[in-house]
Amino acid sequence: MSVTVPLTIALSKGRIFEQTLPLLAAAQIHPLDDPETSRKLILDTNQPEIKLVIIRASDVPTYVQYGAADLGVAGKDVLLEQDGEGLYEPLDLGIARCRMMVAGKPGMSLQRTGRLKVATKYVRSAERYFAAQGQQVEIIKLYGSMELAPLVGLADVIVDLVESGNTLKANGLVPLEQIQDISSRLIVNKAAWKMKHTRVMALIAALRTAIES
Ligand code: PRT
Ligand code: MG
Repeated sequence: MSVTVPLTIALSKGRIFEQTLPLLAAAQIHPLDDPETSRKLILDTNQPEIKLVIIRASDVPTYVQYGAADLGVAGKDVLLEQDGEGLYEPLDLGIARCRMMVAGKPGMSLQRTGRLKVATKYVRSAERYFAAQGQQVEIIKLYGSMELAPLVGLADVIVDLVESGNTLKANGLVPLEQIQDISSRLIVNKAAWKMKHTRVMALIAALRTAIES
């Protein structure tokens, strides 16, 4: 009897799972449970050797780096906050698209002298961006609800993801500068890339075909 070592793909619930689903379906992979209704964290699929693990979006690169998952789907925003050690990023899946932006109150000038206070969850991206602009900043790390920071005087501006712009608008904020376009990427553990090469390459090829069609 031949035993196949499972191939594990790490995904987060919500928009990434929903938008990865059609791509997986095109690769003949269909989960047997719905993570929105099931409490299971490991989902079987129609292919007995392929499993999905459902974790927090920001934990996906960690699971893949440590080999707890062979592959994963992670937002570029999340990847930019990590060192990327032990990971390949072979495919832009083009899903969960948004923009990383600097936002603040209308009329707020970023070019003023002095240190700008920037509230964000994306500390590394914000540091890199303002350093490239030659702008002195003080970064204030937050874990959510960044839009509140300029309203209560915690920060001058925020760095956050913007999709429709409705969240900014609802809080009286406007986008000021675009840092970069964001989409989700397929990431692969370097060891899995070597040891499970044939299956990893087949999956990448199927996903690429699905994206291009
Ligand atoms: O929610 P949790 O803390 O578990 O993690 P998470 O928020 O990172 O997960 P999730 O599922 O919300 O986001 C997963 C990935 O989706 C992110 O890492 C991004 O790459 C991508 N993505 C795409 C977005 C958005 N669009 C988005 N609009 N992630 C977050 N948002 C938030 C944004 O932060 C802001 O609060 O939605 C709000 C803005 O939306 P608009 O439409 O009002 O502009
Ligand atoms: Mg969220």
